[in-house]
Amino acid sequence: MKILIINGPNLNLLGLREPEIYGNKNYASLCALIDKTCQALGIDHEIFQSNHEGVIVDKIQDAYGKFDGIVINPAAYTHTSVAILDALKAVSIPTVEVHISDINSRDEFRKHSYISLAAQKTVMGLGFDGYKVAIEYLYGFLK
Ligand code: CA2
Repeated sequence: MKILIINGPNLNLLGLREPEIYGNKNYASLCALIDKTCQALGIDHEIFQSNHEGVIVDKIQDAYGKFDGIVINPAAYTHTSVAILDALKAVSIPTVEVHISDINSRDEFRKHSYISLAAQKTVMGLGFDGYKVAIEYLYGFLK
Protein backbone atom coordinates (compact mmCIF):
# COMPACT_ATOMS: atom_id res chain seq x y z
CA MET A 1 0.00 0.00 0.00
CA LYS A 2 1.37 3.42 -0.99
CA ILE A 3 -0.16 6.72 0.08
CA LEU A 4 0.52 10.34 -0.77
CA ILE A 5 0.22 13.05 1.89
CA ILE A 6 -0.29 16.51 0.41
CA ASN A 7 0.01 19.72 2.40
CA GLY A 8 -1.07 23.05 0.94
CA PRO A 9 0.09 26.65 1.27
CA ASN A 10 1.84 27.96 4.37
CA LEU A 11 1.74 24.66 6.25
CA ASN A 12 5.55 24.62 5.88
CA LEU A 13 5.50 27.60 8.30
CA LEU A 14 3.70 25.77 11.09
CA GLY A 15 4.91 26.75 14.54
CA LEU A 16 5.82 30.29 13.49
CA ARG A 17 2.50 32.01 14.29
CA GLU A 18 -1.02 31.36 15.59
CA PRO A 19 0.02 28.62 18.06
CA GLU A 20 -3.42 28.93 19.69
CA ILE A 21 -4.91 27.57 16.45
CA TYR A 22 -2.23 25.31 14.99
CA GLY A 23 -0.06 24.47 18.02
CA ASN A 24 3.60 25.31 18.50
CA LYS A 25 5.24 22.41 16.72
CA ASN A 26 6.88 22.90 13.34
CA TYR A 27 6.42 21.26 9.94
CA ALA A 28 9.33 18.87 10.50
CA SER A 29 7.59 17.45 13.58
CA LEU A 30 4.36 17.02 11.58
CA CYS A 31 6.35 15.08 8.96
CA ALA A 32 7.92 12.98 11.73
CA LEU A 33 4.45 12.09 13.07
CA ILE A 34 3.32 11.11 9.56
CA ASP A 35 6.46 8.99 9.04
CA LYS A 36 5.96 7.24 12.38
CA THR A 37 2.26 6.55 11.70
CA CYS A 38 2.94 5.09 8.26
CA GLN A 39 5.87 3.00 9.48
CA ALA A 40 3.74 1.53 12.29
CA LEU A 41 1.16 0.41 9.72
CA GLY A 42 3.72 -0.75 7.16
CA ILE A 43 2.55 1.84 4.63
CA ASP A 44 4.86 3.17 1.94
CA HIS A 45 4.36 6.95 1.71
CA GLU A 46 5.46 10.27 0.29
CA ILE A 47 4.91 13.68 1.88
CA PHE A 48 4.50 16.61 -0.51
CA GLN A 49 4.02 20.31 0.28
CA SER A 50 3.40 23.17 -2.11
CA ASN A 51 2.25 26.76 -1.92
CA HIS A 52 0.95 26.63 -5.52
CA GLU A 53 -2.46 25.42 -6.65
CA GLY A 54 -1.33 24.20 -10.10
CA VAL A 55 1.61 22.30 -8.61
CA ILE A 56 -0.81 20.48 -6.29
CA VAL A 57 -3.08 19.71 -9.27
CA ASP A 58 -0.05 18.33 -11.18
CA LYS A 59 0.94 16.18 -8.20
CA ILE A 60 -2.59 14.72 -7.91
CA GLN A 61 -2.66 13.96 -11.65
CA ASP A 62 0.77 12.33 -11.39
CA ALA A 63 -0.45 10.17 -8.47
CA TYR A 64 -2.74 8.22 -10.83
CA GLY A 65 -1.50 4.63 -11.02
CA LYS A 66 1.24 5.28 -8.44
CA PHE A 67 -0.62 5.77 -5.15
CA ASP A 68 -3.51 3.83 -3.58
CA GLY A 69 -4.72 6.68 -1.40
CA ILE A 70 -4.29 10.37 -0.64
CA VAL A 71 -4.40 12.34 2.61
CA ILE A 72 -4.68 16.04 1.85
CA ASN A 73 -4.70 19.22 3.87
CA PRO A 74 -5.32 21.74 1.09
CA ALA A 75 -5.00 24.61 3.61
CA ALA A 76 -6.52 27.82 2.17
CA TYR A 77 -7.29 26.07 -1.15
CA THR A 78 -9.87 24.03 0.79
CA HIS A 79 -12.19 26.99 0.54
CA THR A 80 -11.45 28.13 -3.03
CA SER A 81 -10.15 25.40 -5.30
CA VAL A 82 -12.47 23.77 -7.79
CA ALA A 83 -9.27 22.81 -9.67
CA ILE A 84 -8.02 20.61 -6.81
CA LEU A 85 -11.53 19.15 -6.38
CA ASP A 86 -11.67 18.31 -10.10
CA ALA A 87 -8.19 16.73 -10.03
CA LEU A 88 -9.17 14.48 -7.11
CA LYS A 89 -12.37 13.49 -8.92
CA ALA A 90 -10.47 12.86 -12.16
CA VAL A 91 -7.94 10.44 -10.65
CA SER A 92 -10.56 8.89 -8.36
CA ILE A 93 -8.00 7.89 -5.73
CA PRO A 94 -9.57 7.35 -2.27
CA THR A 95 -8.91 10.55 -0.37
CA VAL A 96 -9.14 11.71 3.23
CA GLU A 97 -9.21 15.45 3.92
CA VAL A 98 -7.56 16.66 7.11
CA HIS A 99 -7.48 20.00 8.91
CA ILE A 100 -5.48 20.79 12.02
CA SER A 101 -8.10 23.25 13.26
CA ASP A 102 -11.88 22.88 13.39
CA ILE A 103 -12.81 24.83 10.25
CA ASN A 104 -16.47 24.82 11.29
CA SER A 105 -15.83 26.90 14.39
CA ARG A 106 -13.74 29.65 12.80
CA ASP A 107 -14.42 32.32 10.15
CA GLU A 108 -17.59 31.91 8.09
CA PHE A 109 -15.55 31.54 4.87
CA ARG A 110 -13.71 28.51 6.27
CA LYS A 111 -16.92 26.53 6.78
CA HIS A 112 -17.20 25.52 3.13
CA SER A 113 -14.82 22.93 1.69
CA TYR A 114 -14.76 22.13 -2.02
CA ILE A 115 -12.43 19.22 -1.23
CA SER A 116 -15.03 17.47 0.96
CA LEU A 117 -16.98 16.76 -2.23
CA ALA A 118 -14.24 14.34 -3.32
CA ALA A 119 -13.21 13.00 0.09
CA GLN A 120 -14.24 9.72 1.71
CA LYS A 121 -13.88 11.40 5.07
CA THR A 122 -12.87 14.73 6.62
CA VAL A 123 -10.93 14.85 9.90
CA MET A 124 -10.70 18.24 11.64
CA GLY A 125 -9.94 19.89 14.95
CA LEU A 126 -7.58 17.21 16.30
CA GLY A 127 -4.34 19.10 15.78
CA PHE A 128 -1.43 17.13 14.27
CA ASP A 129 -3.07 13.91 15.56
CA GLY A 130 -5.70 14.40 12.84
CA TYR A 131 -3.13 13.18 10.31
CA LYS A 132 -2.71 9.96 12.31
CA VAL A 133 -6.49 9.48 12.40
CA ALA A 134 -6.73 10.21 8.66
CA ILE A 135 -3.94 7.75 7.75
CA GLU A 136 -5.41 5.03 9.98
CA TYR A 137 -8.85 5.55 8.43
CA LEU A 138 -7.41 5.39 4.91
CA TYR A 139 -5.46 2.25 5.82
CA GLY A 140 -8.69 0.58 7.05
CA PHE A 141 -10.55 1.70 3.94
CA LEU A 142 -7.89 0.42 1.52
CA LYS A 143 -7.01 -2.81 3.32
O1 CA2 B 1 -6.80 23.82 9.96
C1 CA2 B 1 -6.17 23.58 8.92
O2 CA2 B 1 -5.42 22.61 8.79
C2 CA2 B 1 -6.27 24.55 7.73
O3 CA2 B 1 -6.31 23.75 6.55
C3 CA2 B 1 -5.02 25.40 7.78
C4 CA2 B 1 -5.01 26.51 6.74
C5 CA2 B 1 -6.32 27.32 6.75
O4 CA2 B 1 -6.34 28.23 5.67
C6 CA2 B 1 -7.54 26.40 6.66
O5 CA2 B 1 -8.69 27.19 6.74
C7 CA2 B 1 -7.54 25.38 7.78
C8 CA2 B 1 -3.85 27.49 7.01
C9 CA2 B 1 -2.49 26.87 7.04
C10 CA2 B 1 -1.47 27.93 7.33
O6 CA2 B 1 -0.94 27.67 8.61
C11 CA2 B 1 -0.16 28.62 9.21
C12 CA2 B 1 1.19 28.38 9.32
C13 CA2 B 1 2.00 29.28 9.99
C14 CA2 B 1 1.46 30.40 10.56
C15 CA2 B 1 0.12 30.62 10.46
C16 CA2 B 1 -0.69 29.74 9.81
